[in-house]
Amino acid sequence: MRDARIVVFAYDWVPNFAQGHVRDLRVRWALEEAGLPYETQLVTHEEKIQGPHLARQPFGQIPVMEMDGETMFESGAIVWTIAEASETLLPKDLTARRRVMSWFFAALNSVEPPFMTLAWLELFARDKEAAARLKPETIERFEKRLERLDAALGEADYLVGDFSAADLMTAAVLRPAHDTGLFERFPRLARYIARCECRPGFQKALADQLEPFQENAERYGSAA
Ligand SMILES: N[C@@H](CCC(=O)N[C@@H](CS)C(=O)NCC(=O)O)C(=O)O
Repeated sequence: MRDARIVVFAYDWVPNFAQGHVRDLRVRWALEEAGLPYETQLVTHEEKIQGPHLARQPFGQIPVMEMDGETMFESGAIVWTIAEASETLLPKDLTARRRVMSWFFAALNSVEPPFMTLAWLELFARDKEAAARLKPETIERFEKRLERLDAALGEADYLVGDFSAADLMTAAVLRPAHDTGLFERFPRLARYIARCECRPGFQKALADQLEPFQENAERYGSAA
């Protein structure tokens, strides 16, 4: 992977609520942490559901990563592949590595789904009354996950030893939930996310994701 030509596919623009949260950010962040240079190919919202992009990503989504012409989709699979090429993201010790893997998948399979349900109810659900009815129990379900995550992190800076792919994925999954105000009850988790966001690799990845949005806002009839 070290010598491969890497291309990350990302959107040319997204609405304000999604800016800084599109999942190519976690891929860019992992590449920054791993010290792997990459190019970006921007995909429009018309192109995402057309043949060439569907051949790369069967659900018409972002992110996709291409390595020497070979494409991968699913942010978890992509970030794990990058992590395998990086000692910053994956410890050498096998026990620690398995622990990182457990937390990495927990972020994707146990923490992200209840938050995505909440986000769906707030942003996209067509039946607004049904959404309002379901919201309290969805929040409760997500809060339970936050409680357990907070307890597991305790006073540690990171989930498994030093910063790893587990923290990258957990922070990436939690960041968009900031706006819900839920982290007021979990100040340690709020500090944990801020600690991860302070990393230069994250800052660079964020700036790079945001850059084209301003330029392309007009084309989508939006004021960036
Ligand atoms: N499980 C996928 C989810 C990808 C995903 O939901 N991508 C969003 C952007 S963050 C997207 O492209 N949504 C457009 C759509 O689903 O039509 C992953 O982690 O890669």
